[in-house]
Amino acid sequence: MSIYGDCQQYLQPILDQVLAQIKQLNDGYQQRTGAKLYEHLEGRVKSEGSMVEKLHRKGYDQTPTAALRACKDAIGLRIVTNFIDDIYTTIALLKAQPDIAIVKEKDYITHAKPNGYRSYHMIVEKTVNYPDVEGNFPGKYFIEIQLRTIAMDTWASLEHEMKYKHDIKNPEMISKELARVADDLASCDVSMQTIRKLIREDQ
Ligand code: 0O2
Repeated sequence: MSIYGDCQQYLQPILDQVLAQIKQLNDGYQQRTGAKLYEHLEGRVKSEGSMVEKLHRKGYDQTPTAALRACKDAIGLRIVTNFIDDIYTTIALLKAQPDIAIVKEKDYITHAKPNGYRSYHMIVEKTVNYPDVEGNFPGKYFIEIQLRTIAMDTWASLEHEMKYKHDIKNPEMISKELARVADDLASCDVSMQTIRKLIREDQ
């Protein structure tokens, strides 16, 4: 029996639906403005093993209800943009979707984590034409959406790699360097944003 119970069969189709919905938002935006909303978009259904481990770590029951209601990232997607402004434009478009309700937002861009991590996190609840774990139809499923620039994404991948390597020789020095580079990248993101604004103002 899956940790997601009978709902397991719906998770990938729901992820596919939301990915298609965001691609459509991008197409509409591109038609209106000539610019793209994001550089790339990716998504995953959290593996059963990762969910079992997370439930254990958080002290939740090993049940489909805990996996789909207490944990809110069984379905997750990441939107990677070229510029910081594009993140907030995308958020505004997502908020205007009638089948998507915002549950929680964390702005680690305005308030970076002490290690240098930057990203905008949203937990949304999407209404779908499938039953949910509580037996409602239409059902409601949580989705975690992470939005970040290419620079923030590259940094997060490297930092993630470091976290899972336990034989690093000088972890303090590397953490310090990572924090310093995160600030440099943030400063470049702001400069890129400013340059784009200047170019567009001239047009
Ligand atoms: P995975 O495998 O990436 O999904 P939660 O643990 O989700 O219940 P929390 O801790 O409040 O609650 O979530 P938060 O802060 O929104 O972070 C959730 C996800 O953001 C993490 O997922 C990471 O993917 C990413 N993240 C957060 N902080 C960092 C960081 O310092 N560095 C990097 N590289 N990524 C980060 P999980 O749960 O770790 O796992």
